[in-house]
Amino acid sequence: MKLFRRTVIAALAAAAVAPAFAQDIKPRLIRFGYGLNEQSNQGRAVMLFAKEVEKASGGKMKVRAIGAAALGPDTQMQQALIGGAQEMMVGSTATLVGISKEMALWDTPFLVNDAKEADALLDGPVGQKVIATLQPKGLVGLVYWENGFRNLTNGTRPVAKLEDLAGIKLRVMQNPVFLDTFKTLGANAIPLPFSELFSALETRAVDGQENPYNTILSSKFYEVQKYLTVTNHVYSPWIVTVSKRWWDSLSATEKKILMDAAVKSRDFERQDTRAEAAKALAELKAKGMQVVELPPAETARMRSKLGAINAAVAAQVGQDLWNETQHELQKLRGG
Ligand code: TF8
Repeated sequence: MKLFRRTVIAALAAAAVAPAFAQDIKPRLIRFGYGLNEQSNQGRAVMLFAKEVEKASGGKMKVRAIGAAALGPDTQMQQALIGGAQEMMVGSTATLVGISKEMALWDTPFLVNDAKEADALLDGPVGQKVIATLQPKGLVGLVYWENGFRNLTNGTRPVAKLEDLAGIKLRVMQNPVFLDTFKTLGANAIPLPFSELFSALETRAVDGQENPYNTILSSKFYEVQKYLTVTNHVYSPWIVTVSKRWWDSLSATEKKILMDAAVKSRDFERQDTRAEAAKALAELKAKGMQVVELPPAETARMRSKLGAINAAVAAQVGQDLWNETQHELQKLRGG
């Protein structure tokens, strides 16, 4: 009886909502740009997002996924979104610091210890506060995806201690925290957009770079890099953003379709990325990379050298946000 009543109520509700719902969705073309290639964790998750949006909108909202930085590197796409010339993108939070200084929080070396802490921080109040800083700048952040813990590769020599980094021409993201981090560690840090990285490594314009295993694999860096050092020096998120100018023209139903699909893509992407990362190191070894696990004592030296970077990030994002972050982390660690 109870079940029957619930079914009737659900059917009535659906009937009442359906016509308005259909009108609320206009035919839309959504250009969704990203930097990695189609056969990457990023590409797979964009594809899932596209399918979800098409399904939920009855085929009215079409997502055109445009990968491999064909619409330009992150910073160029961000400007296209702000201007309204492109609807959506996913990319690094690190390249957003020129637009939102609070994004630098995620560049803090060794901020989180594991993926569980990362998820809790990003999806909790701190992550939401940081996302909210984008709106006044013309971007709407929907969700964070996992880029992952970053590790070091180079073509010059095995890096097993800090001193081995000395003078290595290391490509970093276009972000002052990354630049300072690797200068502090003794490398010759050179900022470059990701889209130029493979050829820079190939031509030896730079000797090395740092990215999660997944990207080292999907971007085929193993073809041009011999040495990999497991450093896990920072956890990098990706962020899915929408042009605010375009977002403001959408109905509540359309916004909900995008948000729901974004959450689904997030959950899928994190799972997919972690599963791939778990197997990636063995694959990279099989491709011929020589792997060094950084000894704990060296990690400790690295951490202490980078203490000054924490203070710089705190100053940039504001002491309140920094303190709140530390407080959240303490809670997560049971302190
Ligand atoms: C980097 C990032 C890249 C992302 C990607 C292009 O090293 O880690 O993976 O920006 O969206 O630039």
